Amino acid sequence: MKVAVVGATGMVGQVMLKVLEERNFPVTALFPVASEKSVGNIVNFKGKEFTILSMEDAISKKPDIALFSAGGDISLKFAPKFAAVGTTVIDNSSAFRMNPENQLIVPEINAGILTKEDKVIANPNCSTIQLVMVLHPLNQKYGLKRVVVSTYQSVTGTGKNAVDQLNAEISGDKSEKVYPYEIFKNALPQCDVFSEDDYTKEEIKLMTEPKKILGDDSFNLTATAVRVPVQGGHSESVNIEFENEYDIEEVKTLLSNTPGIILQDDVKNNIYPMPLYSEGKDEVFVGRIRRDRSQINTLNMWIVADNLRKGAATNAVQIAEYLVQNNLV
Ligand code: 11C
Repeated sequence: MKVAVVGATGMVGQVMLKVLEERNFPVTALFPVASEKSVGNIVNFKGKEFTILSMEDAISKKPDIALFSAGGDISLKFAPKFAAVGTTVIDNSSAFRMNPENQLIVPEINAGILTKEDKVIANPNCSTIQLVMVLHPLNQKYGLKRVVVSTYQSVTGTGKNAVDQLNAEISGDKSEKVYPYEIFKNALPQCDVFSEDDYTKEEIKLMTEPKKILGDDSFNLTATAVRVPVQGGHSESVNIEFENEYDIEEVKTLLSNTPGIILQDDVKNNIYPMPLYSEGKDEVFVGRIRRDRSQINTLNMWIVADNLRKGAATNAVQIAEYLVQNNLV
């Protein structure tokens, strides 16, 4: 496969290259793409050096697959240009996610809907992916009625500048200003910008994307997204009301048998998921599963994943793997 990685010097782009290498994706030619100021620089892949290309040069190479993580504006402008030369784009931005013509894919859940005609495939938001990985088997078994999610999101979700702000503040320098306030020793109840109804864009993604991925808009979902001074991954406190009765041990067995999920739930031994230990892992970790005492058919849980891996790069590469395995590119 001839593969372009658009945004190859960004936080997600770098992890995309790493994941392609680790999973031994069948790359026969690699075209890293980044902003004009990086064109001509070198990135390493499988022990070899590759020169960063401009967008036009990469399009002229007609790659089979392009993994995009360079922001929504770049995706809107260039994904159709790659598609026009026959490339299948897997786009990590929010640009196409809720567009009815574009599929929004978590391979473990809905890759089966993909066809050769899908030339721009959307990769969901990071906090959405780890949530739906857990909601999907539970929805199939018990039926979702209402989901209330509160997130505790890593600064890596904002990008390198935010990681720099946190590290600068830890060493006493408060001059970096990616966020409206200091992030060290703080929790910001704001991820991304506010919309007209006072929800943030991140909260709106969490409330809309899961329904499209699960192909089910019969349940209700509400979200509060919070940025915390953490780097390893996103955490989510999730309250789920089911249509039907459930058994707590059966829920744990169901999740521990679901590919891509690791159950970490042994509170007597202080075993539960944490972002510090999810960093660099591809799985979604779930624990603290307990009955909600306030309401029937309802439970609480805690879900953690590395937002740069399963939340972004790994999910995108898994989509590419599915396309290759099923002769869709
Ligand atoms: C965050 N979830 O943590 C965001 C980052 O739509 O892909 C990814 C934004 C997106 O701030």
